[in-house]
Amino acid sequence: MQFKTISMIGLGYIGLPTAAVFASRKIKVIGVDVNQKAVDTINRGEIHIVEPDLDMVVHAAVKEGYLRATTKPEPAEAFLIAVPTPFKGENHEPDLRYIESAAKAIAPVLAKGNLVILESTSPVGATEQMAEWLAEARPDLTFPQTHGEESDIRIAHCPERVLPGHVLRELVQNDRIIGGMTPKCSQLACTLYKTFVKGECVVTNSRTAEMCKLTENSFRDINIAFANELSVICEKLNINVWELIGLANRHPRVNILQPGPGVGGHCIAVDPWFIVNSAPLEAKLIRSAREVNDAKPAWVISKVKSAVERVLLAAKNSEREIVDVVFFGVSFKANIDDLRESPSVSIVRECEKIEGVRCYVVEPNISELPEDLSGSQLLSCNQVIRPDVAVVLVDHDEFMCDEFRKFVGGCNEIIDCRGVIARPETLSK
Ligand code: SAJ
Repeated sequence: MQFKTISMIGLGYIGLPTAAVFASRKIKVIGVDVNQKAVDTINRGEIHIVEPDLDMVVHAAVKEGYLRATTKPEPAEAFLIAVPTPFKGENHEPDLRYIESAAKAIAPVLAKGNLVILESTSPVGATEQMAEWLAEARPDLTFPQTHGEESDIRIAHCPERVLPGHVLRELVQNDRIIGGMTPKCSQLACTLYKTFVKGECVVTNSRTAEMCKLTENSFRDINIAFANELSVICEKLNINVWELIGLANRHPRVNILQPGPGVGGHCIAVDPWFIVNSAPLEAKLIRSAREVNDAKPAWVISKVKSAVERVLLAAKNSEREIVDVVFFGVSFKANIDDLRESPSVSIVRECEKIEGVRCYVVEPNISELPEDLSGSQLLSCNQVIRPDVAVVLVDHDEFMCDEFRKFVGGCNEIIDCRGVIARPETLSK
């Protein structure tokens, strides 16, 4: 079968690039999003998110008539759902409300022979739950959970695995996990993805595909937690953690990741909780890694507080009352402008509350600070004042140079969360 028209539900960081890549292969894509502003922007051939080169691909797709956005689903041969899956409450329970409303929105336009793919990172069982919602809404059609290979509708979970900042390349090059509810569902989903995926399309069932995506991000979270825990231990033992990791990584079977101010973004800090929530007694290590990473911002804040106290103590006789603290970088990782779920933002926000502190932020990737950092002033790289306390939160390229190291290295109080100053030059970034 050759797909001529498909529909992408959710035009965010994953849905829009995926829609644009399908459209670039001359498949008609109907993009659906509840956000009217995003829909209008896309229909003008523009984009509402930041991702390298995406603007060009979307512009071409819209201009050539292969991509069109709307707020209301229309009939198509395949529906791909890429909506958020946050968690709610203290037990980090997965919140499937966006998947539920996407399923309910496409149900009226579903037709026999259609393929429905859940791309959103989801807890184990979410694809089967989605299939239930579809079946409830369309009793006139048959679904894999009741009719197996004979079903009218094919359903699969094919999780996205792309790295923000490299989405267009990774969409095409990465292997794709195809978790059909039946082998025929997988087969059809493979046919669809093979229109652009150069990596291998590897077939499994929907539950394993769900767990696979959660496992990948939990693996990374645990490894970052190991690095973060080492950084706290090394501080106590007066050891340079960057040197330590560099040395340990010279072992052929050791590859420790880098410590930081905490784990941000919408994936790694969220997805492991789905495993913990499904198996609370068994997922001990996964939970512990989340707790270690979530505790890191508070550790950084306590270091800033101690540094401020030392500055004030040293200046006791000069009647000095204000301490200038400059934070270098607030995005959730290097070389992006994405501040959402950034541990650095929460660190700055808390430090703004320290008495006697004046906060500045140097973030070369943004032109204004978000509202929740209204107590800080944004400085460009060439406006920077010499701070009393320098806090390096992100290892942006702009900070990875001798000039920056020399400037910050001259400050009395340095809290170097990324090893920009403290990483020995002989060790790679
Ligand atoms: N981080 C560290 N130390 C490191 C690596 C990362 O502190 O050594 C921090 C970053 O600063 C950031 C957070 O972890 O705050 C997450 O960054 P990331 O680059 O590890 O991952 P994301 O969230 O941008 O993308 C991840 C990727 N997953 C894996 O690498 C296993 C990506 O492939 C997924 O598609 C994406 O999550 C997703 O959408 O789930």
